[in-house]
Amino acid sequence: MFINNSLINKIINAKEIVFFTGAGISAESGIPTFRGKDGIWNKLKPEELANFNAFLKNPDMVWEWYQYRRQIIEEKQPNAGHYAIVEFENLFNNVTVITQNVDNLHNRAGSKKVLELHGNIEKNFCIKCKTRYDNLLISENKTAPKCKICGGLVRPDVVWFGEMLPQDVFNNAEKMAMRSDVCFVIGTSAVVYPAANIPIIAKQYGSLLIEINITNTELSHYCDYSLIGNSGEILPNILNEIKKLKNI
Ligand code: BJW
Ligand code: ZN
Repeated sequence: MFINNSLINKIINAKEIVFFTGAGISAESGIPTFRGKDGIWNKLKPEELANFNAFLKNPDMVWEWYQYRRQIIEEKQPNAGHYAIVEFENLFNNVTVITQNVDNLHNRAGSKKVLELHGNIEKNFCIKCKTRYDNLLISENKTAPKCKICGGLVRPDVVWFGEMLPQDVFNNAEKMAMRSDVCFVIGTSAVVYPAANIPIIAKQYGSLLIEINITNTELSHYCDYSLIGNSGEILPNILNEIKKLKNI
């Protein structure tokens, strides 16, 4: 894809950069997105699985769904898009990754400042006493485990519909969005709130909004640039153009 020089110059001059990411950035790693033609929610209804009442009603079914997804994620690797962001962190001083993803791939790629708005599928906690169970083996826990201290159900540490996002993480994300000069919006349908407010806040505070997605989204009309294509290709391309201009 051709990326024009004026865009590259604007990025180069940025002091603070935010990468706001969604499931699409991990699609090229082989992890299914939620919506769209190959999305996991074409077959499964989110309200049946990704909410607390569903978990209370049928903990083993919800747990099994998460174990299945954990298995997929464990077998996959970060892709060129995740790694390009890590390289951005080496070229620019202030880079923050704000992700809706629970797959931990930004951390596994080596990103240093990752704000996980919707939690992390590798972690768990007891719903009663909040004891953490972050290292449960996938193979040994086919059904929802019980807390060793109080007997309460252990759940994945992810944010379900109707639940609050972790307040400190969201506040930090808002702050970084406000401070950013450039905000990339990558691989998200931008329909789930309050996360989808992050790029809107960034733009309201003067950030340049650059969307990278294989298709137009709810947010495209609001963005300064909308780059259509795979993030695993476009991000490395942008990085290469930056390196050329910086003579790296
Ligand atoms: C590529 C690509 C490639 C593909 N390269 N791109 C009405 C209006 C507004 C809000 C609401 C409403 N009714 C209810 C709400 C609130 C609700 C909400 O937003 N609902 C909307 C869906 C309508 N929000 C909540 O409930 C949130 N909490 C909340 O509001 O609390 C306040 C409150 C508390 C109590 C009472 C009342 C209010 C919580 C939301 C939690 C979301 N959790 C999930 C599940 C996490 C756990 C799990 O993984 O199981 O988070 S839902 C799911 O969606 C997941 C994702 O993080 C999130 C966003 O999805 P994302 O990342 O955008 O993925 P997709 O699949 O949608 O898009 C992928 C994109 O990639 C596509 O655009 C592709 O084109 C693109 N793509 N390949 C580039 N190679
Ligand atoms: Zn407990």
